Amino acid sequence: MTRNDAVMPDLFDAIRSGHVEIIADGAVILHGFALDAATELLAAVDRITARAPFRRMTVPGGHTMSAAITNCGDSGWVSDRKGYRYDPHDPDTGKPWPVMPECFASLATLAATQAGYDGFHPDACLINHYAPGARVSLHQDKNERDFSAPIVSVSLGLPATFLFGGARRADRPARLRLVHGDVAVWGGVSRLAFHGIAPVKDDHHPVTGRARINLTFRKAL
Ligand code: MD3
Ligand code: FE
Repeated sequence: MTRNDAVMPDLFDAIRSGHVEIIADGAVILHGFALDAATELLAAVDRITARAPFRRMTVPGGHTMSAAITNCGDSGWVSDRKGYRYDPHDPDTGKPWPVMPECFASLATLAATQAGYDGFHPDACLINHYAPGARVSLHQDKNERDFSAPIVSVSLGLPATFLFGGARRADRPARLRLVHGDVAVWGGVSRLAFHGIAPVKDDHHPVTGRARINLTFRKAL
């Protein structure tokens, strides 16, 4: 049989769908968990970005992030020269962030329950947009007030290599493939692990085109 390199990766992704992968203490990948909801989730992203467009924010060092972001929910993660924080308003418009869609909240709560975290009710969703080449360097998510709640992340569109490090920046990160429809839940001792995204490879995804979209659900307040 001739290998068709354009088709085989999709076949492998289909086989992985529905598989629960424990990657570390408190960290679980639910492969394909958001596949059925993907169209509805992306339609909701379009409604959010009509009011609060994706934008590339400045970080305290003065550089501009390569990923573009927006938010929905009671508060949104923002960055500028002064630092990182959660803000109930979009700094570009002064308006509150769009309300978190019910399909977002219910998927996040269900995924958290599946991973062993009952009663997860996120009040913030950071939406990341990666064009080919965009990346996020190793960092910790520590602007939230309560680290006892997990973070739920949903990958849509182009695949990415997720870098999953340890409690210290110097810990060599594991490389994990995240594809369209994968949901990851990060809690317990993994909640403060260093993590990042390697530069997204240029390709075309049938649903999102040349983009990876990631939703991260947080309890920020
Ligand atoms: C592990 N986003 O928005 S999501 C971020 O794919 C962020 O857009 C990446 O890192 C992305 O802050 C990774 C997966 C993720 C999110 C938060 C975590 C993994 C995490 C918090 C602690 C440990
Ligand atoms: Fe992060």
